[in-house]
Formats: sequence, C-alpha cells, structure tokens
Amino acid sequence: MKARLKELEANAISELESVTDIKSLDPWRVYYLGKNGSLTQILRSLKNLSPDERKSVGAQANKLKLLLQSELQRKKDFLKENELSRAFEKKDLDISLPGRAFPAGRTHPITQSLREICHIFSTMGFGVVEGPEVELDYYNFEALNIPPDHPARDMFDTLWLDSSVDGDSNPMLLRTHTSPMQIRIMENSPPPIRVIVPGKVYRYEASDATHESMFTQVEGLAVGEGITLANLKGTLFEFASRLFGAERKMRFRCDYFPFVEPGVEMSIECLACGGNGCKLCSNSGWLEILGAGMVHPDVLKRVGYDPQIYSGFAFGLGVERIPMLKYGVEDIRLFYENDTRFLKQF
Ligand code: FA5
Repeated sequence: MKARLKELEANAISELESVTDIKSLDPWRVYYLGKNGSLTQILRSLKNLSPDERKSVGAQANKLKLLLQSELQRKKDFLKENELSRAFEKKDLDISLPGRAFPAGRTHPITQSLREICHIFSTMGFGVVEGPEVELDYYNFEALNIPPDHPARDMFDTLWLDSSVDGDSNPMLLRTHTSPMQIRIMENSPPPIRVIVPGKVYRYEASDATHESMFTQVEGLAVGEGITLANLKGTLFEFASRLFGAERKMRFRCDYFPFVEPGVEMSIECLACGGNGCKLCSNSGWLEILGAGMVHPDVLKRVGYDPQIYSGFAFGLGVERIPMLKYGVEDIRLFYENDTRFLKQF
C-alpha cells in the first residue's frame, strides 16, 4: 500500500507538471482527488488494514492528500498569472479601461421621507422620541379612551400577541398607531410638551393601493397652557407647505378619534391628478395624510394633568402617503416589494 502511494505521488506530480492550461487542471483533480479518485479510493480501503498498518498508511495517505491539494493550488495560481501576462503581452488586456463600479445602495424612500418630516418638525421646536412596537392594550387602547368592547376598536384591526403580562388583564399587541406614546410621554414628563414620535405600526387588514398591514406613522403631541385648535391648524399647515410647497391645497374635515375632542383629518390635493380624481385618490382629488385633534380632557386627567389648566393637540401622520403624493406613486405596496428598479428612482 505504501509503495502504491509512492507511485501515485510520482505520477500525480509529473502529470501536473505537464498541464499547461487551467481547463486541464480539473480532469487531473477529479482523477486523483475527486469522489472516486485514486487517492480517495485508497483512503476508503484503509478500513481493511490492521490497526497498526492503518495508522502508518493513513498518515502517509493524508499527507499525500494535503500535498496534492497544495500543488494543485500552486499550479492554478501559476497558470492564472501566466494567462494574465500572456494576455497583457498580446494586448488583449486594456489596463487603461476604467474599473467596473459596484452598484451603491441608497436610502429607502420611506426613510428619506421620515427624515425630512422629522427635520421639518425639529426646526419647528419638536423633540423626537421613539417607543415600543410591541405594546400593552392599556397604552394602545384603554388610556386613549378605548375600553374593551368600545366600537372604536374596529377602526384598528389588531394583531394580538399570545403572551400577556399580568394574566389576561393586560394583553399585548403590535401597536396599531403611534398614539400610545402620547400616554407614555405624558406619564413621564410634566407639561409643556412638544414632541414627535416616528415609528412602524401594524394592522390586521388586507392591503390595497393605499393601505398596507405594516406602515409608518409620525405622532405629534403638544401640551401646555392655552393651546388651541388654531395652533394645531397653524402647525400642520406650516408643516405641509414646507413639505409640499405653499401652492398645494390642503383641507381639514371633522373626524372621530376617542382620544381627541374635537377630531379632524387633514388631506392634501392629489398631485397625481392635480385634484381631478384618479386611482391614487379614489377619484376624490384628495389624499388623507393624517388624523388629529385636541387631546381629550379625560386623557389628560388619566396622566395626572389638570385639564382646567392644560390643553394640547395631537396628530398621527401616515408617512407612506407623503412620497405617494410628492412623486405620484399610485400603489403603496411598491415601497415594500423591494424591486430595485422602483427604489433606485428616489
Ligand atoms: C390614527 O392612527 C390615529 N392614531 C391618528 C391620530 C393621532 C388622531 C392623534 C388624533 C390624534 P388613522 O387610522 O386615521 O388614525 O391613521 C392615521 C394616518 O395613517 C391616516 O391618515 C393615513 O395617512 C395613515 N394610514 C392609516 N391606515 C393606513 C394603512 N393601512 N396603510 C397606510 N397608511 C395608513
């Protein structure tokens, strides 16, 4: 067996010496080192030897395997180098050509919009805080005047989590809006407050051209003495005209959210159709971008603020709707399909 290994080594090395191009290296590798190659067969037959023989022949065979592998690599490098210099001599290789550029990644359009929104509000004096996406029923609903069985729970199709803290008395869920952060912020700091909260929210609903089951919101909250609905309107109009330009039409209409009184929604004239009606705006000429209102006195009381002294406004903005309006994107689902042909336009 040892003599066979010696012979195999001599043959393998001399055959390798005579190989002159990279393509012919593979048959050599398959013949000697492949699954059914000569050396592999010897290694397999070791089990038939006595323990002593197996030990010494096994060591020799393994050493040969390492030697052949390294000789193969050495030859490959040598031939590659040779091919390159030959191509270079024949002028097949133009080293003055510019290198191939790697495609660069870019910021996702939703992140771009989110940054722009946060920047505008921070120049208007709002701080930025973030909150948990896994939330307690208490913050997502109860503290916002939405007790169990309140019909407003239907507005927020909820993804509930199996686990619960406190038995079943405080179930957990994926937050359906960023409004729970209103409570968490007010619980932890005294007025005056002026913050925005960007983040992901989740709803158990079928997606369509303007609705996704996971989307992004920016919550806004301002609480202090003497804050009125006029402050809310002024803030949001200022924000929207900085974002879309002063010439873009905006409108406020009544809406209902249990945690504000009164409640409003704000819509922006559809850019895709110039207000004439299209698929993006469901032929209305308008696209709703946010819900808002004056913080309900019961919500203020619940966090220990005196509603006789303090008042405030809050709003919840749908971030995906912003690039849809700005760039005339007709389907929200495009943002999350990860088609780079779409994403690289932004
Ligand atoms: C809310 O989520 C309230 N929390 C907003 C609020 C905050 C009201 C503070 C009062 C005070 P609404 O469900 O309408 O409200 O969502 C707010 C915005 O999120 C909508 O105007 C819309 O722009 C966006 N939005 C709502 N549902 C979806 C969805 N499924 N996909 C994408 N965007 C959505």
